[in-house]
Amino acid sequence: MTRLSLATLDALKSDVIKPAYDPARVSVGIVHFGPGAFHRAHQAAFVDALLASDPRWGICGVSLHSKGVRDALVPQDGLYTLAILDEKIEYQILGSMREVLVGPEDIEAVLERLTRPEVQIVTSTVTEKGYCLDPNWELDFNNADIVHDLANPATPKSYIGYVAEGLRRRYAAGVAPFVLIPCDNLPKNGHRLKAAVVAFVAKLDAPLAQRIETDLSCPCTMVDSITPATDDALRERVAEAIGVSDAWPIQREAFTQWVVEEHVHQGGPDWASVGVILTDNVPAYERAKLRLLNGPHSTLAYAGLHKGIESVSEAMKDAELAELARDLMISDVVPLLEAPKGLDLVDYSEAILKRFRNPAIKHLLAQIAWDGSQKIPIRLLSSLSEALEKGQDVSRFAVPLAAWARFIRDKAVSGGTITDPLAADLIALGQGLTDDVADVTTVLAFRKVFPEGLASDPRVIAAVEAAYKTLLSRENVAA
Ligand code: CS2
Repeated sequence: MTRLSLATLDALKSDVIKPAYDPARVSVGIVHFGPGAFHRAHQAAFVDALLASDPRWGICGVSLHSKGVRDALVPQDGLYTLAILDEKIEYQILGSMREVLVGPEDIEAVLERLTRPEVQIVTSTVTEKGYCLDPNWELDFNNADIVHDLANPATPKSYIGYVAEGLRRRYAAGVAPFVLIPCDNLPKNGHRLKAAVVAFVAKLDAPLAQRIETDLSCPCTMVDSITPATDDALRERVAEAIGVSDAWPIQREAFTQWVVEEHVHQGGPDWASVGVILTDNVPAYERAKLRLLNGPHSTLAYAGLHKGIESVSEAMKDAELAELARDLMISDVVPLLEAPKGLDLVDYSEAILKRFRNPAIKHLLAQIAWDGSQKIPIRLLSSLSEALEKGQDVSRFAVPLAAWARFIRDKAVSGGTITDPLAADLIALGQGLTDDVADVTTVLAFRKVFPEGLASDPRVIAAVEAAYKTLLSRENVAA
């Protein structure tokens, strides 16, 4: 079958949405680290809309680990299909990814892009772990890549190392710093990223760190769009719908939101013109999204997997899980939050529940279960500790924690793998569990996830024990 490329754009079926600009005339103005599915479904689509009026903002994607995206997209001239699967189904060809580099293969090429004056924006979706932060959200100087990059700053491995060396070269060449825009689900992502970069540079060149502290614009953001991983079923569906083959199409729901802290960027893109929300109140959006969408997502993931359920929409068909998600959101989390201006948090929660029910996509719970050690503190423990402070009931927060413990134990016992930067620790933890309520003490003592104060609170212990007992009793019935 013919493959998607600039040369085959004319062969596409007539209802396919094509770029409203000539991709070949777009220049690279953004370097993006982590060009995975989420970026290609989300930011790259906002940029695609921008390119129709301003062709300066093409994206150079940089993969820090795998070659897969480069190998799939370069033969397609960077083009790929975005399948929007919702009440309405649409197939759109995006052309904003103009280049893909693989960091470890050509470090110098990445640094060269980072130093170009016309590259004015650097963005990232490198997941929580890609920021190399410690549990206090500060740069982790024990992280192996950070240790490597401080010893070898001209040949970095980490995202932080690349940004630092890129900025150093820009200053040396008299080029103004880029604007740095992190796009991961990390609270206060801009502040934390900037602090990490400054801390890294301070070890090498204190005056330069000072200049970066003063000059670097690193706005906080909130990103949102449900983007299940690509599978062969999607590849087949897209080929059928567009009329040519695409090695790596992306799927997402129709909803997409990008909230960016207002920042100064003389001559920068007109983000607002393509629907980006620029505000001085990103934290309110970010807290609402992390706790009302991602927290319940992880809850459905661990509690749903325990029930043998595969996807979010199936979990929402299970009356008990659907009620748990709704009550957790509306009764437990909403009272802890400040609403962003003009947003009603109950309506926002209902809209999220509707998104979870979207029957047009199959969002695997196993995918959401990845990286639990990184996600649970941000999505659930933050709300849990505030609920404790306010004297609220915490029994529902305990359900995903107990289910996560069973998830770890099941993986450890079955010899399965856990996708998590702390996988080895977690497997060891799971092997020490004895299928008894005493396991709760063992799990809550895991300090890389549960802070002492929270884990020793009798209300937390009692709630997690109760949830754990329920799960154990169900397993016994099932057996
Ligand atoms: C999900 C998110 O995989 C996960 O952990 O909770 O990727 C979620 O789908 C997005 O944040 C939605 O914007």
